[in-house]
Amino acid sequence: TVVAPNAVAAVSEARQWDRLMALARIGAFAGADGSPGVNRPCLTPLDREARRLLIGWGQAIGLAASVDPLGNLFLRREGTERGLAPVLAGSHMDSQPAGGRFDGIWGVVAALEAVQALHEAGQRTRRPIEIVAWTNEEGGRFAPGCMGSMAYAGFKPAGSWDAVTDGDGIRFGDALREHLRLEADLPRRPLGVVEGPAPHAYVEAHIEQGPVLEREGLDIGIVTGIQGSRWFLVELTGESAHAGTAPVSLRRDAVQDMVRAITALNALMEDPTDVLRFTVARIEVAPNSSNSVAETVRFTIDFRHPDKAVLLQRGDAIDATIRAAVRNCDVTVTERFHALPVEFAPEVTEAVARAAAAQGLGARRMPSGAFHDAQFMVPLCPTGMIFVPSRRGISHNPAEYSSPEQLARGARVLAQVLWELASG
Ligand code: HGY
Ligand code: MN
Ligand code: MN
Ligand code: MN
Repeated sequence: TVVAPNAVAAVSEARQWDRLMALARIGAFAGADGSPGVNRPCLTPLDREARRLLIGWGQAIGLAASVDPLGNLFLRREGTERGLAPVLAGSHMDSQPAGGRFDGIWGVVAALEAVQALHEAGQRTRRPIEIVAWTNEEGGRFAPGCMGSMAYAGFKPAGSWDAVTDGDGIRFGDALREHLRLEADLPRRPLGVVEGPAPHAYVEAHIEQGPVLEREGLDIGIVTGIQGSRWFLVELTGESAHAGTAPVSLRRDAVQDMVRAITALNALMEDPTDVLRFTVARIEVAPNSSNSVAETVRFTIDFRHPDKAVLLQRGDAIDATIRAAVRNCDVTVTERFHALPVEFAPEVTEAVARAAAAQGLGARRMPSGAFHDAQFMVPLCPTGMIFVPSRRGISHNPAEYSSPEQLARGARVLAQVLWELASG
């Protein structure tokens, strides 16, 4: 196999860890049990501060920074041959509101570590390599997630989410415009395949966010694909009333109807094999007062399954199931995210397998339960991912943890894969 002569050895465990810990201080907060979490929502000053740190590290080794109309950030290392499509490697820098120090951000830092190792080992590649940090992968501040990669891939038009508001009523379009104004010093670039050519390949390094690698004592996940995800927003509108005087028979109680709807959805989503994922985790009630019957409830649905038929069949039944269960409220059900299951390309998965084997690492093929920006790159070019273990499988939680050694092994595999794909 084509082994990256010295780049793998030039990957620095300490430098990668120090950079991750410097980034983890931006938006740092202590979780309930004291765990070191981060809350770094997209398109905020915290997000920009983290990006500036990354840009500084990249520019220090001669990478050229640029930003596209969705705020996706790129750091480019030229290849030896002009005009060749680049290999892209990266992930996201935004976090969940109660996020960990590694979800997304490690994939961006690992891509920088791999490119810096190639640079320090004097390894030139035919093709350019571009490190990418996608805008709003998490969908925490503005739903849905993956806006940056969806727009880049032409999956949805760039303006699709301008009117989406965050918890403070700020519109995504306004937050993006303000963000681009504050990053006006960075060169602009066209929007992905909408305004330019497709990349040659895409690789994303990411923590597993599940228990498999740790349980099996393995170092690397050769990710084979990503399950499908569908997000819905359900709004129930009834009528507020006095909790002491209004007879139940006359009430239009949005909370009671929410309970009926979720009970019916739990039945629809029954899965004795525990493969299906159904989550209601964001609920807004108004007027949200203990002695006023609830007038409106908005709740989110996150539904996932690896089988396309199940994802479509059960997902398409959500609306009717809710309407049949609700008694007194008006109902609106809006689908906000629709990502079908994807399979990764052997050009990438086999390169990951070869690199892990060449480096004597324990590895296994496995699907991703979490969605990633890689999901939207699959139609554009050969795409794949590299997982490293997550302690106790915990993520989207301040207790999220992967060790410096585990992360360095992932970066060495990434360096090898980038070397191979960018030399091809
Ligand atoms: O929700 C997800 O799967 C991703 O981690 N944001
Ligand atoms: Mn992530
Ligand atoms: Mn995440
Ligand atoms: Mn991701």
